[in-house]
Amino acid sequence: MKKFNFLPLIVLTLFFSCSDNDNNSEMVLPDEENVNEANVNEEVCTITNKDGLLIIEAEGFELKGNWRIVEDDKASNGKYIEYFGANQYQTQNLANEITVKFKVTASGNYRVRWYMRQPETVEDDKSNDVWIYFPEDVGSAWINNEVYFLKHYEKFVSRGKIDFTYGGQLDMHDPKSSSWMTARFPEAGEYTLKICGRSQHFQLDKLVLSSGITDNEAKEQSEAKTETIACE
Ligand SMILES: [Ca+2]
Repeated sequence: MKKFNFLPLIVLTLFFSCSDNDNNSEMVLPDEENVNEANVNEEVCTITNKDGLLIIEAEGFELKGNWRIVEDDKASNGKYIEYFGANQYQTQNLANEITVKFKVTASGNYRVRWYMRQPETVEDDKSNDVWIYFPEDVGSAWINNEVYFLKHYEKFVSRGKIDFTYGGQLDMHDPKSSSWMTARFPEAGEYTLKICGRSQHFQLDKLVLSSGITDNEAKEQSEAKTETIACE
């Protein structure tokens, strides 16, 4: 008979023992569930084109090396980026290579321009350029009446002081040429733009890629606009 008296105690012990295990499990599981839930619900947002314009705020680049964000009421979105490293006129120092991803909703050819600024006190041909490259070689120049796809970094340049100024064109080294730049996206999807520091104290506010409108229209329509973000 005494054996039976112990039985409820054993059962209870087992119960609490199991409960403890359950509790231990529960202390881990909710975290995992929360993480999974966050992944499911997290929106993925990307810079994209709208009404013929693909505007990329410079402060949205993934910065590294000698680039920094500066706040300024004159800049689009209140910010621009400055390259404060040494001049790199001959080749790229990839420690100062910055990257941004964006997407286009359809295939298309986009003229590449920007709003930039030089410090007021520098000579007119200083602090006014970068190295530029579109991976997958979708960037192009126009040489001898033909499309020339750019397979490596080239110099991109313009001038402007006091206010951020619309402009930008290729001043190529290999082959030597000058040209407007066109990004030719073969299909809808995500693409990347890389910029590398070239001249010290260059200031970049935003890039303006335009398609199906004139350069003047792109300038007028982009001046007061910031980038378009699409989330899905
Ligand atoms: Ca900006």
